[in-house]
Amino acid sequence: MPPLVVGKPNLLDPDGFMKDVKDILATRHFTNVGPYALELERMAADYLQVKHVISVSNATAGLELALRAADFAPGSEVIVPSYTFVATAHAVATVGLTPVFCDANATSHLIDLASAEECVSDRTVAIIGVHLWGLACDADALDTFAERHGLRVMFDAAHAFGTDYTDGKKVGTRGSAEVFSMHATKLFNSFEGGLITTNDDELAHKCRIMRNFGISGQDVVSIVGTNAKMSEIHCALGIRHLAVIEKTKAHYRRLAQKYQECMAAEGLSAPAAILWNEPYLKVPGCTHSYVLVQLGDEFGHTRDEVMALLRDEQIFAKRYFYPGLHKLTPYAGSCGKRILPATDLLNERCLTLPTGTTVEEDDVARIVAALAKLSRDKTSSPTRTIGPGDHDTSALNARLQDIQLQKKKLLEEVAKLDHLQETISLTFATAPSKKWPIEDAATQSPSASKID
Ligand code: T4K
Repeated sequence: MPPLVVGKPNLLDPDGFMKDVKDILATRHFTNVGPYALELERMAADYLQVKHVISVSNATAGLELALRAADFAPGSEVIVPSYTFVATAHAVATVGLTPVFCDANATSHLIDLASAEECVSDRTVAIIGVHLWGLACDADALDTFAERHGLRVMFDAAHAFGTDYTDGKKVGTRGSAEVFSMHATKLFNSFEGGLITTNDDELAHKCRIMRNFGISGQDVVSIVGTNAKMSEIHCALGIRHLAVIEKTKAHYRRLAQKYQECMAAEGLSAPAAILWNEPYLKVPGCTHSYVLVQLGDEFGHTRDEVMALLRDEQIFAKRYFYPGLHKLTPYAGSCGKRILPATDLLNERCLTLPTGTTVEEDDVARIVAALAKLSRDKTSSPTRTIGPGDHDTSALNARLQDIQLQKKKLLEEVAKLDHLQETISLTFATAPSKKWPIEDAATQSPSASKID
């Protein structure tokens, strides 16, 4: 059975991409916002219908640039949902601001503005909405909240290229800026990469300069910057993938639909197993870039047991974003007495399941059948726990490499022994006596002569 993995990269039109690689090698224009970067930015601006698109090395760097371009006073606070990937908070902290964590909505998994309300202080300057799993935040509600408190709104759109807001406009068009990830594991990938999108001319100008060391002209550095450029090869893959984005989106949507159908057919439903995607199959703008199931006590196994048992079936699910940003070492204790019950629940109960263009509808049927079997065989399956690294294939890859290394060392030892054996045999063959060299040694030793 081939392994089914969360995050196996989409690779579409590899032949077209190889032509681009040859072209890039021939022209030797490798980076520094060359023709492929400019074309990617043009195509993305056209697709998203936004004024500015700035390609960057990854979304984390993109978030950092967008925050820095806003010129917040050092130490200012930015409200961030705790239920997100750690990069959202790290970007805030890296640029000298303080992330303040709020809770998520237990159904949509998106930012809970009632909880955000409790996070506002006189140091708060911005709020970041995260469009998780390909579902857009309610940007109007965030705007209203921000206007009430005099804050800026930004969006972490890492999961949401191709997602629409409820009014049909594309994610990428709201807030001061939105930032997409084009990491290998994303619906829209370019190996690594990111896009900052904005309709704000000044913010765009600053981000462009800052991604290139702050250089604003020949021998002119007008601002402190960094190196956050996307190479031409990365952009070339992005262009190829953008050209087929609607087809890719259709595949993800089909798989989410298939998960829903298979779960219904297997009798897997709330409260035992809640498919996050189900209500959003009716939301045309949701891309379902991830598929998640939330497991209740009625399922019969804990989420971590299920994750470990699925591995035996070559199904590698993930527990994003366990244990929760507010519990990670750099941010532990930052919530004080505030509790984030929905975030804690989701981090304990949710399992991200394989999807993407390397997954087919039959694979989904296999995954759901495995889940249903586990739920039926509640008592017969052994209790399993998972350790660090058990939730992905990286640990297995590392183990395989280790085994290969050990095999290599053993083979080297065997080769040395072969050589030694050959040498001894030769010595024996050419020796005057027919005795084995070891016998010679024995007879020549002082103790041996005594016995004689
Ligand atoms: N905001 C949000 C909400 C985000 O989710 C992220 C990133 C960001 C911001 C920051 O975006 P970037 O700065 O990365 O552009 C992944 C990604 O590394 C990360 O980009 C992503 N979110 C996060 C949710 O997931 P892991 O820990 O799942 O990666 P890893 O290495 O365990 O890969 C998952 C599985 O995919 C592996 O088991 C094997 C497979 N895989 C992975 C890669 C990279 C492959 O088969 N080939 C590959 O090349 O983090």
